[in-house]
Amino acid sequence: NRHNSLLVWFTGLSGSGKSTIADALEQKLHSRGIKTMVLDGDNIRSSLCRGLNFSKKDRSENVRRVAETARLLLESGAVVLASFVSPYKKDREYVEKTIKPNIFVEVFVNTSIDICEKRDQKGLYEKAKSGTLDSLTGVSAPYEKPEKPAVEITEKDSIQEAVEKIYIEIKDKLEL
Ligand code: GGZ
Repeated sequence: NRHNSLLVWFTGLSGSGKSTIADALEQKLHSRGIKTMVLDGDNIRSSLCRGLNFSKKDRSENVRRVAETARLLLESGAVVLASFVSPYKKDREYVEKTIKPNIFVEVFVNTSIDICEKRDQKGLYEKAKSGTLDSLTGVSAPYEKPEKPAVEITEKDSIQEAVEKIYIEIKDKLEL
């Protein structure tokens, strides 16, 4: 495996497709012999960030711990694919400044709230509507859109198109 050091940071609503795209990108990178590490809410919130809730403060702490973890993984020569709602601009900026310059690639998965609500893979939007879940991003908690993401994925993009858009952006930064 070649030594690479790149953090691809996916931000977007719950159900926007962040993790699906990250997994597909990981496969493409693997097929080119690149070492990767995927970090997302599923594997982090039950371990490293167990006990954190979805308040503004705890989301910041969540993202901060992920940034520190990513920094260690980057040192080991991995391409880190991190998928977090990360709704606050300040927190995403913290990530960028925590790691070395020029290895942070922000990917905004810009899927509308309507589509995320229709998908509702985890039933969270339904719960928010019925009042049994509060602070759901896009419904009862804010999402601050990135102003100048390196890559923007729209709902018109297929998963393969999304992977291609990101790959074009990162390939010059990889040792292939
Ligand atoms: C947003 C929530 C919430 C609330 C539970 N708001 O689609 P998912 O299920 O797998 O992704 C969401 C995940 C968000 O965790 P993150 O660590 O990415 O969030 S943040 O960056 O804001 O710290 C969703 C689920 O956890 N989830 N409650 N209220 N997402």
